[in-house]
Amino acid sequence: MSTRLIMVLALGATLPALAANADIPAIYVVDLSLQLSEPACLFVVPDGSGPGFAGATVFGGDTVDASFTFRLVDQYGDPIPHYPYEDLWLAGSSLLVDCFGRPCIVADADTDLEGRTSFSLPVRGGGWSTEPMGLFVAGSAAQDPEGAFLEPLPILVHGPDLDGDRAINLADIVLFTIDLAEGTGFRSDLRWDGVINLSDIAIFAQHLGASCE
Ligand SMILES: [Ca+2]
Repeated sequence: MSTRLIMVLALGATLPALAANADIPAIYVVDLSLQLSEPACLFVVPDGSGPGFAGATVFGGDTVDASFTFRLVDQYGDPIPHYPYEDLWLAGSSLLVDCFGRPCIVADADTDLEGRTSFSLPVRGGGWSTEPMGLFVAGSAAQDPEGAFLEPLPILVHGPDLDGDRAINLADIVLFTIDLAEGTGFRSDLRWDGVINLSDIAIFAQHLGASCE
């Protein structure tokens, strides 16, 4: 057999395999466990001293567990394990920022062998988001296996780092004082009950000086 013929045969055998590998597998979100009957607000602090998703609050100040899990599957319904947590985001308003400068909250960990991961841990970050947050997979809005985009999740965010520069300092005191004089405003309503008063001052003061460092 000539060398040329062997090369042609070898190419014929490998090309289909290469074409199959070039297909980008679809990623779908299933089994999303979040069940909130009203919006929940997540409290974030740059030093990570916030309560995490399990300590979110509903309007009025009562605690609600906003932690949740979900699974990633491919187009065959098979789990996608070891998917990197950095590529699984919750994003709402661009005023939200984490300690790495990302305008989002990333998942707790890479997906496990069943393709499952969670959002539950305290967030190290600042800023705020008055909008329900979308779940994103590698920068694209999450889809279910029918290809429909998931509804935004009714989770809002705020915390004492009002300007989102990842430190709670004089600049935040200035903003808080303005909001306190107004008496209302979501970002400084840290005990989320519609008014900015003593209870919010206490929470703000407790975190003064905290930063991402
Ligand atoms: Ca700040």
